[in-house]
Amino acid sequence: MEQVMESETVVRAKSFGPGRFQTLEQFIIAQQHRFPHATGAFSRLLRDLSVAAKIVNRDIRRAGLLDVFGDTGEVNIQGEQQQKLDLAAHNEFVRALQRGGECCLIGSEEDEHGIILETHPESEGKYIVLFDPLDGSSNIDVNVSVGTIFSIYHLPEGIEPRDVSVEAALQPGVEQVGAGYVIYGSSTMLVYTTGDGVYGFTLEPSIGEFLLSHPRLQTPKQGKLYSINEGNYVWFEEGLKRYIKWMQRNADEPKRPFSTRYIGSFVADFHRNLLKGGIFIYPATAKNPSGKLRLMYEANPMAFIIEQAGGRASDGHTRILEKQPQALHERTGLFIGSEAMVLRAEAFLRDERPPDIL
Ligand code: AHM
Ligand code: MG
Repeated sequence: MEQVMESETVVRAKSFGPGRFQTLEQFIIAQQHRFPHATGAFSRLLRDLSVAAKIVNRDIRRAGLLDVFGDTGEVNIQGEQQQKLDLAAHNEFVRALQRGGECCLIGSEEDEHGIILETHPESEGKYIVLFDPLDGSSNIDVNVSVGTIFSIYHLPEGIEPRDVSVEAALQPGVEQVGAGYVIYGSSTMLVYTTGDGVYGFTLEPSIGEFLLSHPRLQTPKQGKLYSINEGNYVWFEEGLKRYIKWMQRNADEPKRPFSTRYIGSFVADFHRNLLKGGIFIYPATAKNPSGKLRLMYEANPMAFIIEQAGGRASDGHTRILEKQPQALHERTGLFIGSEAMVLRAEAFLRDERPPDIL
């Protein structure tokens, strides 16, 4: 028994002993020094998001014990209506951004119109944050990983926070100043980019801190995994059908067949492919001509991250980050992951198949 306790102490000392791991907060402050004119507002915004993520993480970890599944219609002990967990997560992120005062406009999958926040006299409120508070929430009831995805923009020049309207959020993804996701998985991680590489932090639950565990993440140029809901095959365009058959061939260069991995929870599928190499596809189809995933708070932030990690993202034809959004909840087809795999998928869609294909 004593021995177990001793080894546990050693492991704990190693995992967050002095100087070994940087906390998210320390890392953000260190990064801020690279920008001489930084006011700290962006750092405070990231801190606000990470605090909300910790609260959502706590609720998800207890989801099986709390009566938070589905639309309960119940009233809780505080007299509040019990909410589905995705709505509770939405409220948590809105509250954190409202308290922090650096954000003047929120777009969320859980809110149809966009939310204009009052900014504090002592803060500038010059950021716009778009998020999917709990992506893949239909998986919570079966204990599968879910995630939060967020995208950050500056308020466009010439607009004051008090005059902001939802149109200010309709900027192409190339204008993002930050993007990230939180995966509530076997461990909880926050992964983000500000355009200078991708950094992953793992939540150390016993001290409640995100610790830098994955500095400067890069994704393999060529992976071996493909992730797609093949149940929709009959509605896929011909080029995509041929690409799937090409991936399933027994062949070399690159070595195939590839393996299918599809959780049906975008953040989890994306995170696995980012680390191991692969392609995630949710295409526009004959049945859903605009695709399923949302451009502003699903495709754009993940596209920013994957490009920073050396990968590629398009709708099959156009780079995701260059698409001009027309509406907050607009959908898009999405091909995202290892560069060589996305390039090849795009070539198949253009019908440029190599002569040896099927
Ligand atoms: P949601 O935002 O309503 O949770 O839907 C998005 C989810 C993604 O996490 C996942 O990649 C996709 O829907 C799965 O869709 P499907 O069940 O059609 O394969
Ligand atoms: Mg979603």
